[in-house]
Amino acid sequence: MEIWRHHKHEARENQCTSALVKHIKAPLPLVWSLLRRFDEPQQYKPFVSGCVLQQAHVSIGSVREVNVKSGLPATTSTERLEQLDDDRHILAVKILGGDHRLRNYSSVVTAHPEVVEGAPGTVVIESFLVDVPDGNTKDETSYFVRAFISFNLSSLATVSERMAV
Ligand code: A9S
Repeated sequence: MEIWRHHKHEARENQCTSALVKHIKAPLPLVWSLLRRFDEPQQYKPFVSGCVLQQAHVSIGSVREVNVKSGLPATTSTERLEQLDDDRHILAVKILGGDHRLRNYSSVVTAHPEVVEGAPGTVVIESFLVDVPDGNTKDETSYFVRAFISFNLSSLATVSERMAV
């Protein structure tokens, strides 16, 4: 299907990849306005406490320092913007470093319009590719990452649907 075009990752033997889909009852421009803010992931990501951009403005190649709330398996993550397409609604990010175990993590998020019960809605697809850490299995890694993406997408839906009312 066409909407999966940007979510086909080439996984090596020591990597895992997966994708999640979320249907949101809010119009695409609203959902995209939250997703596209590379400098403010805390607008919807529930575990992010703050974010500092290393440049004055967002552009391809911009790097952000994401600070994570306490109690999680990390305190900080350094991430680079790989792609931001406001026409096709594509956002791609790579993790460069941080005090966590996600090595060579890259993600792609796309947003697509749909109609839900006659009202404008949005389908969001988020996929990722990451190294499987030493001592873990592919299934464990996938389960771990999918859990956090699922929290993020649920929160994105909650925030968007509240703003859409
Ligand atoms: O926020 C994302 O886009 C996706 C993930 C999987 C982020 C994970 C995370 O921020 C934690 C939630 C802190 C978990 C990072 C970078 C590492 C973790 O271990």
